[in-house]
Amino acid sequence: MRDRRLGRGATNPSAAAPASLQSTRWSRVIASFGRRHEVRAEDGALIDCVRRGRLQDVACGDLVEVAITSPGCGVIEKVAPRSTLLYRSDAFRQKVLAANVDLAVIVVSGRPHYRENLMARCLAAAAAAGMDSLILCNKQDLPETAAVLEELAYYQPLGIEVLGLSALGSVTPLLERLRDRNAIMVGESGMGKSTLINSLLPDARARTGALSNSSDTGRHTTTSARRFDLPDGGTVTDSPGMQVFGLQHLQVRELEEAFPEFRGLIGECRFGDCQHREEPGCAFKAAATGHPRIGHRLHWLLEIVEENARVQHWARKSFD
Ligand SMILES: Nc1nc2c(ncn2[C@@H]2O[C@H](COP(=O)(O)OP(=O)(O)OP(=O)(O)O)[C@@H](O)[C@H]2O)c(=O)[nH]1
Ligand SMILES: [Mg+2]
Ligand SMILES: [Zn+2]
Repeated sequence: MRDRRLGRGATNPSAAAPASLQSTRWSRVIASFGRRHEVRAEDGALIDCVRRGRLQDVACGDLVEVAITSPGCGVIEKVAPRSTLLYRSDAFRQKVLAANVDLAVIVVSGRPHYRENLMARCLAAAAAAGMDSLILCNKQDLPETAAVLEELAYYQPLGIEVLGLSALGSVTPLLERLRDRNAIMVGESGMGKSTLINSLLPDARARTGALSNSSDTGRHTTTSARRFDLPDGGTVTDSPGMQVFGLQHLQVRELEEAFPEFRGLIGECRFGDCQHREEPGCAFKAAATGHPRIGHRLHWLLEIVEENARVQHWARKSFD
């Protein structure tokens, strides 16, 4: 389970289709709804699929082999090894977001106001999965955006590009960054992920939602991941808005590595087992002194470490 690149449910060569059924060549999962998957065959035909019970996870973006059971319907028999797998996990389960994606576009906005803590978790998950990240500050037409862009300037020197634009205006700068990439839009509900996809691809018709006036929060319009082809090469995957982002699948060291400002400080603390809290000679704490944003980021990192330890302790106890 810790092998993020292959993930669970990767190819089992012995899981061949019964000889009586016709099988497709490797085909792409373009949408996932729980245990149902929409698969596009090589000839472009869409196949409505379930999966063999023993296959644990099939994600949007997976390459799969399908046994056709009736016209337009089939059973996923095998999943090809994945180049990447982006997922989140809590105490009870892991939720696969997408497979074979190499760029996480983390979409934020000033209205509703994004939560930087959640964004930090998305960034960490993407880094740990071996993906690049781009922070997309959407809704630049709204006055709240200037302050958001100012906050986000912190991330640029860490090697994470920050791009401001409006899904209602020109999305050419985003299109340029997505060319020949396999990108996924992630972020909270109401940030404008689906609206961006519709602007990138006028035929996409991804479902978008008006914000409810009363709460000014997003409404979870997108309920499943869906992958779209870009006209000049590459793909972009829409995903449902998230409210929580657990990182149970990551060890402390992996988390420290997934926060770029702390990566170079690993091993620099006076004590080898430093928890970066009250210990003297802590390099992480020293970096945060006088830098409130580094301080916040350290706080969020330690919050995840604590959350994971709490759950692991609880899980251990429940097995006693
Ligand atoms: N002013 C403004 N509104 C935008 C922009 N982009 C999206 N919106 C609006 O924001 C609302 C939410 O947009 P969606 O695209 O549905 O958001 P989402 O991120 O896909 O939300 P979920 O599917 O729930 O995760 C809609 O009312 C959009 O019209 C923008 O650039 N400017
Ligand atoms: Mg959406
Ligand atoms: Zn330390």
